[in-house]
This record gives sequence, C-alpha cells and structure tokens, in this order.
Amino acid sequence: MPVSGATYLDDVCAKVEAGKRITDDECLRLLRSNDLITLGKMADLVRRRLNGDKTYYIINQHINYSNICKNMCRFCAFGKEAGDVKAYELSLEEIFRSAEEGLKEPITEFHIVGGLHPDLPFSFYVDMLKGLKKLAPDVHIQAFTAVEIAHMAGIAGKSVEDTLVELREAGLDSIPGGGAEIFSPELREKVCPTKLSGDDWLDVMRKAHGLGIRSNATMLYGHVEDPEQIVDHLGKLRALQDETGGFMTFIPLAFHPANTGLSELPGPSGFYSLKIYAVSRTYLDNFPHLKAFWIMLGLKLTQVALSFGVDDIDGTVKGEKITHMAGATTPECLSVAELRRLIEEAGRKPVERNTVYEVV
Ligand code: V47
Repeated sequence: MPVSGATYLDDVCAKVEAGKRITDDECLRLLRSNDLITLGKMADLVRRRLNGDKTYYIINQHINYSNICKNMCRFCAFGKEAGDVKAYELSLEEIFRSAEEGLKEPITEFHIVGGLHPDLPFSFYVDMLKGLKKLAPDVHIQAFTAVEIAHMAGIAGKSVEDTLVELREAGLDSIPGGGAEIFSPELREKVCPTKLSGDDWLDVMRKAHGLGIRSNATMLYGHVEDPEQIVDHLGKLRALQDETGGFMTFIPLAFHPANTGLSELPGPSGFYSLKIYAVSRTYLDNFPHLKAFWIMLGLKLTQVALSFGVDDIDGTVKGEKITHMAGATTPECLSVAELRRLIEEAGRKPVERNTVYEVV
C-alpha cells in the first residue's frame, strides 16, 4: 500500500515503498517530523513485509537475581548499594525456587538480569545456569546483559570470549538486549558515567554473535537524549547487524523517572514513544523484529504500537522488578488470554513463539 502523500517526507516514503534503505540524514528528518501518521504507515509497511499480520508473544519468567550494583546509573531505580535497605541478593536456592514457581506455567524462557554485584564470584553465575538447565532442560535461558558479561569477565580474569564460552557450556542460550542505553559517550557521561562504554557493549555482542550466541538490542529513550544521538545509536546497531546478523529483535525502552536520579524528568510522551518505534522499524531494515516491552510502554500504547512497526509484545513476564521499582503502573504479569486479546483487538494474529522466534 503506497504511503506517500503530499508531505515533505515524500522522498523518504518513496524509498521505503521501493524497499530501499534510508540514510542517517533521512532518519534524522523522520525523527524531527511530527507527521506521526506518515511515520506509522512507513513502519507498518516494513513490518508487514517482514512479519505479515503476525504478532508474537512468549510465556516467560524474569529472574532479577540481585539489585546490588556498582554502577548506580542515574536513570535506574533498581540498582542499590550493598547495605541499602532496598538491596537484595537471591541465593542459588532462592533462584531455583523462583524458577520452580515459574515452571508451574508452560514457560519456554527464563529471562535473567541483575546488577553489577561487586562480590559474587563467577562460579555463582555458572552454577545458576547449570542448576536452571538441570531443573528445566527445555527452557531457553536468555541471561546477562553485555554489561554483566563484561563485568563477569573482569571478575573471572578471563577474556570476554572465554567467559561467553564457559557461560554457554553451563546453559546460556542467548543474551538479552539491556545495558545499551544510548551509545553516545557524552550522554553516557551524564547518565551512566561508570557503565561499560557503547563501543564495548557492541564489542561484547560482536564476540557473542561470532560464537553463534544470538542476542537482542535495546535503546533507553525519553530522558536527555537528542535526535542525533538516537540516529548514532541506531546506526551502530544497523552496522553491527550487517556484519554479524546476530540480533533477533530491537526493543526501545521507555524511560520511567520515579525513584531515579532523573526523577525531575517527565518521561516520554505517547507521541514521542510511537515516533521512536516507527522510525526504528523503518531505519533498522535488517532487524527481523521490533518488540514493545508492555511493562514499560503500558498496555494501551503497546496495542497502538502494533500499527507503528511492532510485531512482538514480549510475554507474560512474571517477576520483573527493574521497571516496577521505577514507578511502572503496569501489572506484574499478564495471562496468555490477555495478551492474545490485546493483539486480536488491534487486528493482528497472535502467535506464541519461543525465544528464537520459532512458533510454539
Ligand atoms: O539496561 C533501567 C533499562 C534495562 C530504567 O532483551 C530502565 O528482550 C526504563 O534490557 N526506566 C534492562 N528502563 C531490561 C532490558 C530488557 C527488558 C525486556 C526485554 C529485554 C530483551 C531486555 O532496563 C536496562 C536499562 O536500559 N532501565 N532503568 C528505568 N528507570
């Protein structure tokens, strides 16, 4: 369906209709445009080419094993210093018990993320993976952001490659997309000065993909970033995907300000969120999927985002803590029936997937 109309985005629309890649300058123009409907139509065209009417969901469980973190990023309400009244650390037994609880549902994925704990030994992470695989050999383990993996390599005194190989041998199946934030060093200096650099985040992913470990990628938006920094972030992801093909999905994460060091900010509007989703879908032509993490985006906007490029709404998501500690008002989890209703009402076809997008 043609998307061009008499607007100043006509030339970009024509390129998208012809299946051509848009440039960084064109991406910037899209981000600066307020013609949301045209942006949505372009994104919907790309989405339909890649995924038809399908919208994916997964039955999964999140395990946030500890919030003790030596980074203390300003946008994060989850990370706490050891000794803080809100700091916690699950033992391996508690992690396995929480997994057993999750296994009462037909889950196909454990999604595991934590803070950068200064003291836990590398063996803790290896034993966690081994124990979970023993408990549920068929459940995919998507665990540890690139930032955690670089941290573990430092703790273990190993290279990133050797760390990844050892984690994979213990049960790691793929890597979630967290920790990317916005790659710009100037922005990182303002909001997460001690965190792994953007280039190093990309390098961990390059190495993982080189070993055949697939991953996701994220972008935290709606804080102090500018359009140029967004284009730079998306550009680096598109280039790495051209090189490795190892990314499965891109997930823009809507910033939640409550209880963070940036609590004076309002957080992203609905208009801005839909623009970010639509432009990401159109620009990242080599990413097969675009995910709306409903916990962060909210249920109503997630449903609307299905017309702005999104083909995946994550899943039942039991046990998520990162967003809820930052004031998210979304439910703690959703049932399959609720997920399917949300998708069907938007005129899409719900499809249960596993982590690597095989139909369940
Ligand atoms: O890296 C932290 C973000 C990420 C806040 O790969 C915040 O499928 C909003 O990456 N407001 C961790 N976001 C979670 C994550 C994720 C989530 C769901 C699916 C996948 C996937 C990955 O959460 C962090 C950071 O970017 N975050 N604090 C906040 N206040």
